[in-house]
Amino acid sequence: MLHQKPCVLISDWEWGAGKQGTSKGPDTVIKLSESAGFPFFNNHTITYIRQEQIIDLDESPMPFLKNGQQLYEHQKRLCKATYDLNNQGCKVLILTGDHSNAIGGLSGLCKAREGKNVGVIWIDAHMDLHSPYTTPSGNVHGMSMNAILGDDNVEFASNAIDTVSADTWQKTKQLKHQNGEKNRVKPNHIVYIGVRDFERQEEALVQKHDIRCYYPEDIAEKGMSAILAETLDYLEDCDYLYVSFDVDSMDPSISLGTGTPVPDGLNLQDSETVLSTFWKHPKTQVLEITEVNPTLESDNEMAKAVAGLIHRSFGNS
Ligand SMILES: [Mn+2]
Repeated sequence: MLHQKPCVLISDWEWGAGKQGTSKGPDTVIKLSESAGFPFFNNHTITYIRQEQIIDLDESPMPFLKNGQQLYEHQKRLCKATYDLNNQGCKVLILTGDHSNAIGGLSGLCKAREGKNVGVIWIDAHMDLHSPYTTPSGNVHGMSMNAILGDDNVEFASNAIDTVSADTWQKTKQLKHQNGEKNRVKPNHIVYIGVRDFERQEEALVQKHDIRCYYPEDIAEKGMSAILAETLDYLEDCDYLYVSFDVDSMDPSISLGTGTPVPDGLNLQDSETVLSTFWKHPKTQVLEITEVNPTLESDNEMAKAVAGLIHRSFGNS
């Protein structure tokens, strides 16, 4: 049993991704979980932050920060909801549309734990370390870790950013800040697990900040349990943890129901070890599962796999 009461937060924002459809991920996981007879979602309060089309998506096009204004507004709402739930003492499971939702979730945790060291464990095929200055696509789900790290990587800038985009990006990054802080999450409080598809601009940031990464060859060599123990040891001086699990960290043989599948990913057993280990760790205050896209496959294999993982990893909590 956990010492903290778990609760569930749904944020179906999907306009940070190039492919639409992840907004259907959380509801599909919950529906399939219930039809399989898994009790988790019946046992816990669920809060919904639904995406709203506040302004026309194309009203202010930002080619290097697509849907940036609405992203900011949505992530501000997710930040507040995460803050409220964690501040009330809940350990929060967040199911999200695309991975740009990590900005709001992490920001809410940082605000709920003002003055404390928050560590970030990012289980993903990708580093998500582009900024508007380096992004080839403009999709913010490839920039969420950059927003958390807070280094625009201007040394590798290839895009000319207009002032509206620059201001919106600054505001978005500052959602996690308190009282003029500059570097809310320290680079040595970040760990990647399973990354295997990244670009040189992202790799340069990892090298510059000496960010801890576990690649597929490390997982094959050491085994997942050892890597998780090392990770927790490395993050020992973090007071609290934000754990973000992108389902594309998993191997495409499990499912192709995610926007950017990459070979050589985690198997189901390792994924369960990751989720159960971090969920029950007392420092983990928020655990996010993201990027399930039911529209990319006809048989919902990814949503079924995630429902099963949640049941086996968190079922007794
Ligand atoms: Mn991701």
